[in-house]
Amino acid sequence: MSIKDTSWQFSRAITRQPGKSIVAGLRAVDTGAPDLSLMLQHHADYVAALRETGADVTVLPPLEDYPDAVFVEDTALCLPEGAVLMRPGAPSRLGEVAAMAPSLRPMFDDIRQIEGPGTIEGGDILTTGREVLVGQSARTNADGIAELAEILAGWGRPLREVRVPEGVLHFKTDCSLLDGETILATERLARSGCFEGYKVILTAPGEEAAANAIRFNDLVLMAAGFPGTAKSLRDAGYTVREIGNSECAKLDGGMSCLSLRF
Ligand code: CIR
Repeated sequence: MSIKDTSWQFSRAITRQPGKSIVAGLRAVDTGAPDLSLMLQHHADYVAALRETGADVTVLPPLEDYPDAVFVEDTALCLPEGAVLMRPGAPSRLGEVAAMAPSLRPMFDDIRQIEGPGTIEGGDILTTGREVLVGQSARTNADGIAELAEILAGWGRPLREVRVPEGVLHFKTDCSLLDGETILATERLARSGCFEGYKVILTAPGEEAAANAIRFNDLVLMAAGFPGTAKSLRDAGYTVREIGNSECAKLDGGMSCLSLRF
């Protein structure tokens, strides 16, 4: 029997439905308001795909006070050793962490918290089979990374700090884990050399927005509408499930942002 690779094999996930306030979600460029009913439909497809792999998926109710609360990934880092509550760099998102904590408490014996003053968001963290990569970005700074590194050192987990390209929201906006040692990445990120020693599959030209995917048990969930990248992944042997992401994309969100996986 093979040993479970906890970087992509999960038994649980936590998600949160978007609410009416989603129209006020943060975005780098305004391309129009997201349509809540379409987003709810995409969200349901996403949850169904996670459940199809046998995982137990919690769907939390909307948090109207926090327009970006659907993007639960940014609130915590979940590992087999324990969970670390994040400290978002976006001031409007700070309160999402306390709202998530009660859902994590019954599921983890060891829960730590980034106390600050540094900031760090889950979207900047990629856990691979051998290390935890953390991107310094407009949301995640050196102090936040240092605080996380100390916690992870206690769990025997090496952390490596990398740089997120200028203008890219999070590290994982531009990459995802496909298995313990294979990464899907945009060329602009891979070019920085941060994936040396890993096998890298590049997004197809013009399909940079396909990079934020997730490997969840036997499936790779990716945003619909990127046929070149979907083909590369299928050719490499992955079972790809395309999920509508048009509404989340208006708020710079993708597949990883929508769940905590553990
Ligand atoms: C934000 O700007 O914080 C949200 N509109 C999008 C967050 C996406 N989260 C993620 O990639 N982990």
